[in-house]
Amino acid sequence: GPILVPILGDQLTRNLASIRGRTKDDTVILMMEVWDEATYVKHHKQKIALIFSAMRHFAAELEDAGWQVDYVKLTDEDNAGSFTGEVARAVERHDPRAIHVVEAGEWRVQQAIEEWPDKFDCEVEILPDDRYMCSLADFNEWAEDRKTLRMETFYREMRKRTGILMTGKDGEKPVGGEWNYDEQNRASPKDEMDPPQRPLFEPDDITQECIDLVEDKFGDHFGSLENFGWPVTRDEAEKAADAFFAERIEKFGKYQDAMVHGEDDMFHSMLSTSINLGLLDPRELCERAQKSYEDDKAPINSVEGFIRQILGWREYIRGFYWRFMPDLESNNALNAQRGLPDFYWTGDTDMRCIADSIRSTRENAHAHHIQRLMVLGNFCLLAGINPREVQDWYLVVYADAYQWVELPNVAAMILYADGGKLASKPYSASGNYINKMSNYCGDCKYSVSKKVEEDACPFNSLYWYFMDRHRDRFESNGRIGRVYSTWDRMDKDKRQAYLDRAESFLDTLEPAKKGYARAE
Ligand code: FAD
Ligand code: DLZ
Ligand code: SF4
Repeated sequence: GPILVPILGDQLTRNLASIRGRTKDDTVILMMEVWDEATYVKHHKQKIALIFSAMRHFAAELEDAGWQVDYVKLTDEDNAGSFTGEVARAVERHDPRAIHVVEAGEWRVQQAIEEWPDKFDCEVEILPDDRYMCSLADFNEWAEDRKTLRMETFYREMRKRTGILMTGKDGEKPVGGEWNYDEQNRASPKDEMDPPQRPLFEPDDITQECIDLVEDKFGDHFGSLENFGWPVTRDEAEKAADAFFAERIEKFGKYQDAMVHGEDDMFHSMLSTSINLGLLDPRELCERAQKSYEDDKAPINSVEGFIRQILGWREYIRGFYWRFMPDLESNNALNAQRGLPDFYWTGDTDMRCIADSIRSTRENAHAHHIQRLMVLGNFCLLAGINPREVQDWYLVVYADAYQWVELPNVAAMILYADGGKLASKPYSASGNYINKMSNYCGDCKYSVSKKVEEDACPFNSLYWYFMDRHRDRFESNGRIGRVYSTWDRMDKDKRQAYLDRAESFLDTLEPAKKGYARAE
């Protein structure tokens, strides 16, 4: 029989290791919409519609190019509901001499794939996913002899290895003279900055069918489908990238950390869904960014900042995930036990920064990085929300969320649940930080300048409550330990007032009802 090539929902490129070099008359490509994947958490409606639509478009593109595609729809009568079940049925149908599959992005799925050689009578070849710029072998080699893993060190290594944004005789010097322009990525928002609207892609018939399917089968999942405008094909994703490089990259760097009420995209690329699905190639994006610097279309802080996110953070996060799974899922170094507040699902809170970030999350299946990190994440860290519930939330609500990228960001970056393997200090901050980086606080019911009163910004007391609670761990931390001298200089009553205010605020939180993130 032929070679059977299963392609998973986030492997949508013809440049996939399992298709490259194959001949069309000797290959059956298998794509599967399966119940298990759609419901292992109750994904945002837009996320499911996006993945199904992108899968269907990709299958059509392959068929047009002459490939034989066996596409299983969710509603097909005998749908087995799981990848393994569907591959088993496909083996019956096609009697392949071998299965060639690219390793899964997620641990859970990879575990299942690794059982295929025992389950099926034909040869099974599991190929490395070479869409990444750093292979897992290379990452592990880099990580092996290090006591601490830091993104910055990894990133410089990647710059040298790829030559991206490097100059000099042997390509050994960073373009512009510095490795990292992070300090020029922190401008406060200005009224006149006026970010341009990103292109939205009108749903075509295929997308509309997926939207209807999701309403029908997953109507009780979080999120709205109204604003669906994600790119669902490589062509559309290229157009989205064109618009970013034409209109937004120039200011991307400067306003990378800025937040404005009602401005959901700012100058971000909004390309994560397309990159993660396989519609865009991360290396090409880095090269395009570099070109906009060479062509004088964007300053170095923008170009370096963008490349750092993709060549640095994204690759580092992925290596980190595979290195620390499966433990990462259950790590809880700070012993955080509180339930996720109900307002993460409803948006019903007077904290204006949080309400706006959750509104965007519900409407767009997206919030930008600093909302995820310093508003929604910071709150979970300070309030001591248990990592499992935070992990589930982030995995559900963002259209770009796959566990390989969600989990390290959540467990390690925002919650410090890994005990500091990823970050040298927790990203804890009081209301002051949010005020500096946004226009949220002016119209908030809480006052960011008040500390302990009823109407004081909750972040202010939660910050000290958190720092005080974890003093043993953080006091000797060179990057954050200094705050304890500020704390100790306050008089005892003031300190107690902070702690009391934090506790009385936490008492008002209503834990989320069951059944939002996972079926009961
Ligand atoms: P831009 O700001 O334009 O950045 C460009 C690209 O860099 C992104 O498209 C993305 O591919 C990459 N990138 C940037 N930051 C990171 C990062 N920290 N980790 C990995 N890649 C990064 N990103 C996801 O793709 N999926 C997730 O599930 C996800 N969960 C997150 C959870 C938390 C708590 C935090 C703090 C961050 C998370 N991120 C996640 C990273 C980041 O917030 C998103 O990639 C980004 O907001 C996507 O929007 P953009 O494409 O406009 O990004
Ligand atoms: C997220 C997701 C969803 C909702 N549904 C499917 C699906 O029906 N079929 C599929 O192939 N992939 C789906 N995905 C994406 C997969 O979960 C993703 O490919 C794996 O997590 C990668 O390990
Ligand atoms: Fe958020 Fe506090 Fe500012 Fe309100 S005052 S928007 S709660 S940081």
